[in-house]
Amino acid sequence: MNIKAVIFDLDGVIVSTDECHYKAWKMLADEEGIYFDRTINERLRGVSRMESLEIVLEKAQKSYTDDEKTALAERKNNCYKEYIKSLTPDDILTGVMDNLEDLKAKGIKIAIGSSSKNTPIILKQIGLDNYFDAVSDGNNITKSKPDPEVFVKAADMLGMPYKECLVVEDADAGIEAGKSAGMMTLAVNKAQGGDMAVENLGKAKITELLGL
Ligand code: B16
Ligand code: MG
Repeated sequence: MNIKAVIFDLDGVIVSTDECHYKAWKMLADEEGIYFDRTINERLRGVSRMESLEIVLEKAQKSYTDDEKTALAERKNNCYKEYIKSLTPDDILTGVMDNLEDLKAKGIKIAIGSSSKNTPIILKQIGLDNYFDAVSDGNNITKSKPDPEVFVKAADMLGMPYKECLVVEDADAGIEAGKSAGMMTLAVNKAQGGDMAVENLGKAKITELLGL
């Protein structure tokens, strides 16, 4: 193990915006009369907005045109943006700041690798804009997780070889993306398939897991 950079997923790892996503999709599905529950919601973790919409629409009784789909995604996003307006630094998940500070103190680079186009807004709300060495997000990628693009771009921004990067993820799609990029992976919450796994970052010191 020779890890010199850690790339963090945002939703579900740094902050619980995953719950805001759930509530916004639920609002849209209820308004459209589409069945939606938390089990279906699990499939949306780390997946882009439009791909998430396609999963939500699997249970729809009618088909939607591309223009209608764009409008549905916008409605969901407007609702989601209302929820994230109330985020503050207090919403940063347990153990995250301790880990970030510890990594920085030990000279490990830190980056964000998120599928979300709302990443800049979220980082500002929680007071972590200008905190990371690199931010790769839904605004600079063409393929969403499980494609490795978002993590590859984060590593490129840092100038780090992929095999010297650790990805921290709460989504199966994100773990798959990190592995496809040739990076080490740490699964948090219920994500499957990571090289290492912890329940949450409050229960682990990443530098210790890495033997640093
Ligand atoms: P947006 P992550 C992902 O963020 C979310 O997990 C996923 O549920 C969401 O659909 C995706 O961002 C796109 O988000 O609609 O804000 O662009 O987990 O990769 O940080
Ligand atoms: Mg996530």
